[in-house]
Amino acid sequence: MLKGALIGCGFFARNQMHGWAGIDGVRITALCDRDEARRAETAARFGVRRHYADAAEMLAAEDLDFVDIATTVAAHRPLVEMAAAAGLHAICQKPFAETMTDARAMVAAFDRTGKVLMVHENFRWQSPVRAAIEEVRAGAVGRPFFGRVSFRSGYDVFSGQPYLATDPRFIIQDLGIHILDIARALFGDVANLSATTRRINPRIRGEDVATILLEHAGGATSVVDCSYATRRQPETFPQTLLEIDGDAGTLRLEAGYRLVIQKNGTEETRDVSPPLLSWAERPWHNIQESVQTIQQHFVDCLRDGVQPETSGHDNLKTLELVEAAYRSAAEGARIDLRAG
Ligand code: NAD
Ligand code: 89V
Repeated sequence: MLKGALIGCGFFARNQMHGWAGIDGVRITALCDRDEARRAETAARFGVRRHYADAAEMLAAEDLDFVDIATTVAAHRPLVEMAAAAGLHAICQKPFAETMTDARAMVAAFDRTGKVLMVHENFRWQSPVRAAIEEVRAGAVGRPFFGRVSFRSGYDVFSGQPYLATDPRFIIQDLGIHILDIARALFGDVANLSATTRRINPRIRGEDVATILLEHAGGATSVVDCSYATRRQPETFPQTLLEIDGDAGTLRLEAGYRLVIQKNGTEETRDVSPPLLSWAERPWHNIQESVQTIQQHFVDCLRDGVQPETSGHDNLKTLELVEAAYRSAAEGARIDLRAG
């Protein structure tokens, strides 16, 4: 039995607790949050008897195999370094870090321990997106030369996550990070990018629209476009839509979780809707299912002694795209990612 502790009992942590409850061979035996009410509520809801206000105190007192870090980004580096010092495996929520310096230090801390560090970058694990990734990787459209990875919505994310309205950075750091990661999963590493950003909603601090043009090292060009200012019915939150053209065919992941592949004059259409897990609720069920899937991937990797697909090392490349997109938008410049 793997014993884990959850750090951070906020808005999203409930999904992580439900996810763990659905996985064999894992138990969350302790919890931590600085906020007493949130900690007590989570402990009571999930029947966890040992809970702490201070993570260092918890790690000193508990016998654990891993920690699951579900705090907002400012606390990620100290908590990841604490987990490394305690010799534990760790999962850390996205965005992994506020700066590349922090992210590299966190990865280096784990390199020294040999333990597994995975970033909870779950959008590439959503079952509709995963179905598309597997088709592309299996060569269903031949060699992709164009992709559009698109997330456009008018959903009110601010009521559940108020920090999204007040942080200086919004859509690229919070949501674009997922969409850029999907582009990497589909088309590989990025050679260069250019981006524009806009703020449409005057009541928030950061940008709520971003359009990013990526040239991938393998030859594909992709467009990652994100908006939380798009008021359109039917509302598609939180679906990522895909358009992929390859030299042997095309793939579309359309609204309503419809996967369409055309090649050799034929068309195959599949319903790739995510299952509605017993604890999930629409429209979040797509994200909620991917939480359990990425947690299962973490457990499988520990068992098999391999690195997770979204390891700390891997996530440095996604984070570099986030930083490059902000830089490109600020400077009006194309950013070369190969320069290091
Ligand atoms: P939140 O503010 O609701 O919850 C964070 C909790 O962490 C709070 O209760 C806070 O008291 C606690 N905390 C902060 N620092 C701490 C520390 N040092 N020790 C103990 N407790 C501490 O935030 P949230 O909306 O739940 O988001 C948490 C993270 O999850 C963010 O990084 C966010 O981007 C991410 N998130 C991911 C997804 C996804 O699909 N992957 C979805 C939503 C949010
Ligand atoms: O997945 C996330 O990181 C969330 C949301 C989907 C609202 O952007 O913050």
